[in-house]
Order: sequence, then C-alpha cells, then structure tokens
Amino acid sequence: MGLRGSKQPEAQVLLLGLDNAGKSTLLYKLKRNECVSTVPTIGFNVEMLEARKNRKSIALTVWDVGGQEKLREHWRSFHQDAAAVVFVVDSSDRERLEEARRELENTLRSEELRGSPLVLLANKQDVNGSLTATEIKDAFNLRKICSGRDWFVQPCSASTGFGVEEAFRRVVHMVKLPSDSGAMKDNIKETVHYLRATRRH
Ligand SMILES: Nc1nc2c(ncn2[C@@H]2O[C@H](COP(=O)(O)OP(=O)(O)OP(=O)(O)O)[C@@H](O)[C@H]2O)c(=O)[nH]1
Ligand SMILES: [Mg+2]
Repeated sequence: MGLRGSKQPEAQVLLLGLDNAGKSTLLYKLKRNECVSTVPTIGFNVEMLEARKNRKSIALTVWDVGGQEKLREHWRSFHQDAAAVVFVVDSSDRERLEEARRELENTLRSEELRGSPLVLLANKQDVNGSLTATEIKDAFNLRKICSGRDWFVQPCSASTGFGVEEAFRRVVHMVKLPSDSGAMKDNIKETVHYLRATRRH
C-alpha cells in the first residue's frame, strides 16, 4: 500500500555520509526547496518525497542518518530495505576524504545492500578549492568498489541548490522499485543463480 492509502509504488532511499557532509541540508532542500540551518543529526530524519518514474507517480522515503562516528554503527540497521544509497561527501574537506572513502567501502560491503545503486554526491561545490566530482571518484576508486552495482557521481551544493535536482532525478532513475520488471527479472536471475549454486553442493 502506498502513500496515504494509494497504490503508489514506494522505495526507501538511504542518505549516508560523514557528519557535516550536508545530508540534512540536502534533505530539506529537496523537501522544501529551502536552505534550513541544521544541527548535527542524532538519530535520523525521515521525509517522504514524491516523484515520477516511467510516467507513474512514486513515493520515496528518504532516511537521513546521523554521520557522527559513534552513530555510524547504526547505519546498518537501515540497510535492509534500501532501494538506493546516496552517499554525501564534503568536497571541501580534503582531510577527511580517506575517512569518507573507508565508510563508503564498509557500507558497500553489506550483504543487504548487494546490487543497490549508489549515487555519490560531491557536495559543497560552492566552496572555493573543493575537490571536483572526478577527483573524488578517482580517490574513492569507485569503479572498483562499485563493481556489480549501478553508480553515478554528481557534483552539487545542498546550500545553493546547484546539482540537487539532477541528483534527485538520478536517484529516481536508478532506484529499483519492487514492481519494476527489471528488478523482478534481476530477482528471478539471482534466485536461479542461487538455486543452481546450491544444487551443485
Ligand atoms: N558551503 C556549503 N555548506 C554546506 C553545504 N551543505 C551543507 N553545508 C553546511 O555544512 C554543515 C553541516 O550540514 P548538515 O546538513 O547538518 O550535515 P549532515 O551531513 O546532516 O551532518 P550530521 O547530521 O552530523 O551527520 C552546515 O553548516 C551546513 O550549512 C553546501 O553545499 N555548501
Ligand atoms: Mg544531519
């Protein structure tokens, strides 16, 4: 059952990234088209966003989870139903780039996120001297760590709104709905692989 009792297809999107990356700023920019002043998230924020995919109206539930180090152990509780992961990076924070890379790599190792598409947001592009999306893609070795899943890197600024619409459109395009025939086919393929593999033993 969809939003407000309709049969609108729904999907869960998981917004992750280090503290101060700009996740909550992005969420409220998307929801209200406003640049709200945020405080560090302790726990999570959740918002429902509507979009159109394949000429149908869909609802995305976006989970924005606090990124402080002591909160990251809770990220995995959100993995289970995620139909897409959006990982936000502060492109102006060169010193924490490696920490961000490590957390992304850990996240992508999760069995529950196997095959989930990833949109990496190179946020804070409005800050002078920020790393470009390409520099982050290369530093993260994304091609390698994302093998077996769809991925995309989008430069943006959650504060000014630059690239935010494009990022959202990309998520909508990549997210797998339970009703997608593609997703169904993938599920069927995976089940067949699994059955074949288990029969051999
Ligand atoms: N210059 C600039 N500042 C930004 C941008 N996005 C977010 N910020 C600022 O970065 C700080 C942290 O933003 P948040 O959205 O609270 O970060 P968060 O990722 O939700 O952090 P946690 O909740 O601690 O995980 C705030 O001061 C924002 O105003 C951006 O695109 N450009
Ligand atoms: Mg936050």
